[in-house]
Amino acid sequence: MPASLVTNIFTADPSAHSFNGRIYVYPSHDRETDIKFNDRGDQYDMTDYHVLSMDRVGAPVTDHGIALKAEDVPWVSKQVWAPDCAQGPDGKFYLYFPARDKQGIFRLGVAVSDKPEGPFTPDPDYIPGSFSINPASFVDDDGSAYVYFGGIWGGQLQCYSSPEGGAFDASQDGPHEPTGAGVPALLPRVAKLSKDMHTFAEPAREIQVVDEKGDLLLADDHERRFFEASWLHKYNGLYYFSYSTGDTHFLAYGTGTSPYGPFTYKGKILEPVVGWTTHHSIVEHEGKWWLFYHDCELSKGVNHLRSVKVKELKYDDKGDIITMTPE
Ligand code: FUB
Repeated sequence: MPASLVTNIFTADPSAHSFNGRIYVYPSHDRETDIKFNDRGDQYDMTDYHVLSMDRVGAPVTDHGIALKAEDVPWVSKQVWAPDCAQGPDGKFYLYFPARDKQGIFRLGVAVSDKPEGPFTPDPDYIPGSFSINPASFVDDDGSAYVYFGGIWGGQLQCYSSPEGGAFDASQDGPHEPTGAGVPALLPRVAKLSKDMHTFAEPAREIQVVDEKGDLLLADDHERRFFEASWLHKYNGLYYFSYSTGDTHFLAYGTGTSPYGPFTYKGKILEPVVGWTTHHSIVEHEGKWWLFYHDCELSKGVNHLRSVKVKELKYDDKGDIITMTPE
């Protein structure tokens, strides 16, 4: 089994990028609490972010210390969850992160730094029009930047009935999702970022994840439907949208010809890890592709105490990702 990247702290939800010839990893920073496990994810009660970096996979890993604290973000009440970072056209680094606002509703925030490791200075308010969790950034070859986001149950995606979010339906907060014959699954969201990287340039749009016939995946198809942990990468000109299936614990993916989708479901990337959650990123560095992910091996199976690991990701001749096991 691969070793944890660091063992001095618990880390999860790794978003990895190759910046300035080095791999930077933006994880959640898990901490011990006595909060009882529930389907709203209250036990994931993180209060700050650390950034990790390394020259290459296998080289020593630097923990750069605290990059941003929840208490320094005016709009946040609690639970800074899975972040990501993008380099803007101005060369600066933009950390995108989800947290509950003062009303307990998950929103997305942004914080900026001159350096990939931070420290990051947060904008005073959340990104207008943002909702739910797990922002993952993608900068396309033409410089257009996008943020992919959304997560159901604790991530509250089921509380919104329109693509761009809109009114928050508190009656759906908690472990609710659609069900029934022919009922489509809830869909992840994407928004193009403004040139200054601080706001959405357009209202959020739904991302369609479809089967080989072009039909939307169904809500009851828990082995394949989107749950949380969006990630987008590009390989040989094709867009790969990957995500967690949540309660069936797979990392899955689909491919498409536009960053907005639709994405046709292709298969699994990673079989279930030790622990309830699974969350990842995919990055190319020095000519190889890497899957950063987490499991709960270091904490001996405590679901909210996770550790980031990495495995080499390979494609077959058709460009399909070869399914991995955590071992
Ligand atoms: O880390 C808190 C939450 O757990 C993330 O937002 C989810 O993706 C899951 O990994």
